[in-house]
Amino acid sequence: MTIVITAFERSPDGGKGLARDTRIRWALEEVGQPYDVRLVSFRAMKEPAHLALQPFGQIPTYEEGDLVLFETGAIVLHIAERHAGLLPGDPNPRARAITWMFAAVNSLEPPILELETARLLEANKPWNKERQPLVEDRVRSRMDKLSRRLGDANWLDGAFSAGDLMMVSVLLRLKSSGILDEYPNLAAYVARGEARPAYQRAFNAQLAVNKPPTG
Ligand code: GTB
Repeated sequence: MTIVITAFERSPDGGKGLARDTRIRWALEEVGQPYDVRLVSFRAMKEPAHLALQPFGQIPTYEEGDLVLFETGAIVLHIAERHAGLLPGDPNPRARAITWMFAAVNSLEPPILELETARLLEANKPWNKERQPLVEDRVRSRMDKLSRRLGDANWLDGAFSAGDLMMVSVLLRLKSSGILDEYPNLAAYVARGEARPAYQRAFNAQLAVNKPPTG
């Protein structure tokens, strides 16, 4: 059954891996599942046909026959549960890998998104000078603890898993703030994720969509 995901017709970052379809593409590449991509415009994302797939009018979505999913955490978990390669077979390591997926979207992503909002959308507000350092410190508070937990390990819990895929995807969004580089072990962790051939294939596929036509 063909898997179809949705992605931005024109990603604001020019397809440099920051939009959330990257993590779905990456998961599918890790498990060797082919997929098609339906590109959607910002206008189409708010229309009934897309809202029926994604109630909040966002990308990505995931279709596989009759099954329609939204929320990247749920989609990556679905892929990881149905195909070998992203979750350990033993119940306890498997549960821990899923725990790291939730930690990525629940404990790290919210303060990182708040920081993006402060830096990109609220930079001109009169109160931003006071607020942004507070937001940065909330990110650092989580990064301090994650860095301590990872230590000098390659991945969060043994072999690479969907937990790492989600965590690296979330941390990538901190790169432009400079905060990721304050944590050399986390910067190296993200670089290890980006170096995976499956990530490279996902990144290049997303970039290709956004490349301006030549000639
Ligand atoms: N919780 C949902 C999930 O994980 O699936 C969040 C989905 C989401 O935020 N989707 C964004 C979206 O559709 C795209 S990824 N936004 C349009 C809208 O809400 O109207 C967020 C994103 C977009 C672009 C960049 N960029 O270009 O740098 C980075 C991140």
